[in-house]
Amino acid sequence: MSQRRKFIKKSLLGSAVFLPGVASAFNVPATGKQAIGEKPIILSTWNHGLPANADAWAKLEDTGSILDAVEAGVKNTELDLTNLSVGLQGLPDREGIATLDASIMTGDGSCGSVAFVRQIKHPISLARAVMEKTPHVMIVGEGARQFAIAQGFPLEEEKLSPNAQKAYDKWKVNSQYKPIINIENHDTIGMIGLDANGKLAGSCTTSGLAYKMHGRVGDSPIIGAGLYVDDEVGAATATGLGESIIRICGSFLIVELMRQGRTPQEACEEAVRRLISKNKDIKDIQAGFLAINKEGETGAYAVHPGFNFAKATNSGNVLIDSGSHFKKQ
Ligand code: SD4
Repeated sequence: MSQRRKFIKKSLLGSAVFLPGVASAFNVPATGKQAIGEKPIILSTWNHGLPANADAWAKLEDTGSILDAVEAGVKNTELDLTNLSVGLQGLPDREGIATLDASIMTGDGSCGSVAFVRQIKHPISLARAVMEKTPHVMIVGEGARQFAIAQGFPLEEEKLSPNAQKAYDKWKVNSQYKPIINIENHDTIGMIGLDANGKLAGSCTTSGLAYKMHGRVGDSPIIGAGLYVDDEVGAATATGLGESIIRICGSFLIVELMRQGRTPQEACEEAVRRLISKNKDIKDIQAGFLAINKEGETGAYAVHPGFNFAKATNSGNVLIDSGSHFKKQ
């Protein structure tokens, strides 16, 4: 286990004291094994998923709502100043502007999303407002900002975080667009959860690809690409190069494969194979998927090694390394 992982496990042990019900969780080894039917269960991408899961779990205990839980969980990451791929502190686009994408969905087909939105600290909550307070699914750009103002969301000053500014200044020297794969703790958070009664919900939020073209939108706010949830079957979410995920409707594909009888693991592996078959230059593309079925079985798979995810159940909140199509050299 790396020093950093040890640290994360340790620091979460500390926070567990304040989270009754999750406390016992942190001593469980990260085997990835799980009893079938273990509910509730919350999965989220990357190691920032550990504190996000802890917040989601606390919210689930508090309100009993899996929708509240997946919103609260990723709000943790949206505020994490060390994360350069989620929230307003994330790396900006080519013009030096942070623009955010987010989506949220429940298993009855309700969903909302925002894309290319500026100055909003919690795009996931704005996505939820689109879902609950408009007849629409998706609102983007200036329209999303106007809707946010109307809903009473505060507008943040448009200023890069010190870390993002530093990185952007460095990038500007050559201004080369080159996606970098497999940098842990620097990626989108996608979270999917199943409550004890079999209700599912999911959320996904990101600042998107660093130094993207102004106006570029990734998979995260696209229902069916970055996130899909269906109470009759299960839920899936994605991380990685959005274009590669949109091309195969990744999350919807996984849910449909589960509907046809695949396990979550088989469905994630098939989606990765499909993604590889539909994208050129695959050596430069990382993408990872997470899935849960309504029985509480889980799956995870990525194109390249390096993807990991956090899994919270009554018996633990642990970080697990995902398998991948290409293996470590
Ligand atoms: C996107 N899927 O916008 C996101 C990128 C990601 O931080 O996962 N990165 O394509």
